[in-house]
Amino acid sequence: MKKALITGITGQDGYYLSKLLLENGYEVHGTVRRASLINTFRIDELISNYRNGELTLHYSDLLDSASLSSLINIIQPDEIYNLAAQSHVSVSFKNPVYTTQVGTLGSVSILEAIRSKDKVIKFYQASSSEMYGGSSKEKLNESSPFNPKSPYAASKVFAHDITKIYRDSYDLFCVNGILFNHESPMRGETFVTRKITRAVGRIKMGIQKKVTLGNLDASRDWGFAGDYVEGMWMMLQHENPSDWVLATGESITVKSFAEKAFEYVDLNYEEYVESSEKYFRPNEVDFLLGDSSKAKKELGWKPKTSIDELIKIMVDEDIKLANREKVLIDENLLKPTWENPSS
Ligand code: NAP
Ligand code: G4F
Repeated sequence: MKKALITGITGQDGYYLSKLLLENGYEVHGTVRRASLINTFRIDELISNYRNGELTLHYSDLLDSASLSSLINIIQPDEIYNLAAQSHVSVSFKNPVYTTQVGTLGSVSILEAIRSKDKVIKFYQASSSEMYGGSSKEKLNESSPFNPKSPYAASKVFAHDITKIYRDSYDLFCVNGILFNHESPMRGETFVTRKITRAVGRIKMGIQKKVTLGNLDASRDWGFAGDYVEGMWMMLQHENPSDWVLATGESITVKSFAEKAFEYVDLNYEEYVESSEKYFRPNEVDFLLGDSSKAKKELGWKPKTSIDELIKIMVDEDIKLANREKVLIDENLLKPTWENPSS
């Protein structure tokens, strides 16, 4: 039985990746940050389904290199997936030092632990299309230049480079997955796709009136997170370590995403979507479009879910959630707090 350690197991990708690995017979270990409230809601279903030692959670933080090193010693994993990050680009402008510390220290701490203890452990770094900066309309691949435009993206460039440096200097099996945006019903609610689909669900159920977004003209290459975690796993099964782009090869604007999501429930987005400077960024990544032909050729990976299917999956789930919220509101057990989110 293979053992995997996942940092950031409580996040969107942590859920889909741990589900995939558990279904494939892995013993999965994940790091959880201590918080005043329990923050495992995304993986609660897995915790309850895998109670016989298949899934173990450990308190840790990417800023605590001693805890990471000690976990690696105790668990002796075959594979480590470094998914943890302060992953919100807009928040990274407000918390630049913290975002940089988490984005940079985590990767080098884990790599250093692998180098000094067990060089056969395979390492996956969650790199990001944000590193490219989005100034070109060209399809971006593994050779395209980086031009980071946020503290988040700059920290990801460091982690990406240090992963390559450890691979080349110490012959470690370390890979960078340069993933373009990937979404799901597990997506954090302040990322734009989920902010839109949550609003669609609530507006359809009559418990929200409008949604206020930022730059509607930004364009992204959006895929389904469930497809992308398969690519992460495939990278660590490949014969040789390298860097791979995962993307759909299609980019649409925020406006177009909103239009499709509202249209799916027979509503006209123009009646419900507003734009405010409040959600604009100091430096915007205008356009991202990826070319994942290397991953297709070498890993046999390709996205399975179209943008229309992704929107359907997300809106359907968010209508169910809004339905449950409506029942609670009608019984005076819940107060709506979603009209003015912070990001
Ligand atoms: P996410 O939902 O925001 O999850 C981030 C995870 O990191 C959460 O488990 C979070 O814990 C954890 N975390 C945050 N700060 C931490 C710290 N100081 N120490 C330990 N854990 C910490 O992000 P995601 O969408 O799953 O993305 C996974 C990774 O891929 C991230 O590194 C992200 O930057 C990268 N990425 C994502 C995309 C995308 O489109 N989703 C694209 C490219 C790259 P809490 O639950 O306690 O907050
Ligand atoms: O959903 P977003 O916040 O995602 P963003 O900035 O592209 O970052 C995500 O994808 C990256 C991969 O490229 C990851 F590395 C990163 O961790 C994260 O998962 O914003 C997408 C676009 C931006 O251009 C933003 O300005 O949507 C625009 N936008 C318009 N209105 C908005 C809003 N973004 C947010 N979060 N909220 C809005 O109201």
